[in-house]
Amino acid sequence: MMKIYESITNDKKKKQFAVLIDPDNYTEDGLISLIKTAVDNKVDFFFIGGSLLMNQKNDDCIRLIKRNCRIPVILFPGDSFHISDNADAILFLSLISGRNPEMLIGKHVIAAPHLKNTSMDIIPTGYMLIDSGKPTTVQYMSNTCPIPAAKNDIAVCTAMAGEMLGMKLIYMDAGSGAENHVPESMIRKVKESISVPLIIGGGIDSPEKAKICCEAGADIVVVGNAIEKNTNLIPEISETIRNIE
Ligand code: 1GP
Repeated sequence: MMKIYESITNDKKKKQFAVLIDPDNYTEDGLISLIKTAVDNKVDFFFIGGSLLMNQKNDDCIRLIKRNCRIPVILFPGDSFHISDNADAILFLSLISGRNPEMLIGKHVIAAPHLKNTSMDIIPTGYMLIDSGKPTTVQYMSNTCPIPAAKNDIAVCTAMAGEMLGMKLIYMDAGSGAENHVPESMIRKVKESISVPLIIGGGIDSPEKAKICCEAGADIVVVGNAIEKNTNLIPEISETIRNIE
């Protein structure tokens, strides 16, 4: 299979759609139906993860996906314990918007010897939390302060520093179920300042919002929470994204 990072960077103009699965929030039947809808609508990636995984269902969830489709599975881990070797790739996230050393490098040191022995594509990713109006789980769990939504300059400088440090992706996240997605002007400014692909997630719950994020500069939009509530969003968002020039 083509390395996952190459499939992200291959066609720089193409916008991509990732469905985030929190394994705790799906039954087996629910997952099978989600996978079918995702295949029918050409979803580009499954991201698997969550800040808190309550039931250790990560591995079973990934196996089920791999048995039923060829959509690449990318780990989006909330902790070094959330690693499953059956995924195709891992976003090796460093929480560069925060100043918690564990999230910047500590967890990575713990995960490194294990990851060294896997065949997963390891994608260094600068992960930036953006304030979305109210506290989110990831903020609380990571014990970090998000970048204020009105401070585009901080976001730009953080993303530039991430790229200069060698990160291959920048992921700006308003947090799962955020009231407000990452502001359009911030996406635009950050996109103008970096050359690595930009992922935007958190609070995208309609095709219109996905479109705003893509047109502002997102290369990949991630939707989790809203799809858990309404899988019909998959065809709607997928079609909207495909039609963006
Ligand atoms: C959360 O970016 C992801 O970390 C997706 O957010 O669940 O709000 O879609 P939602």
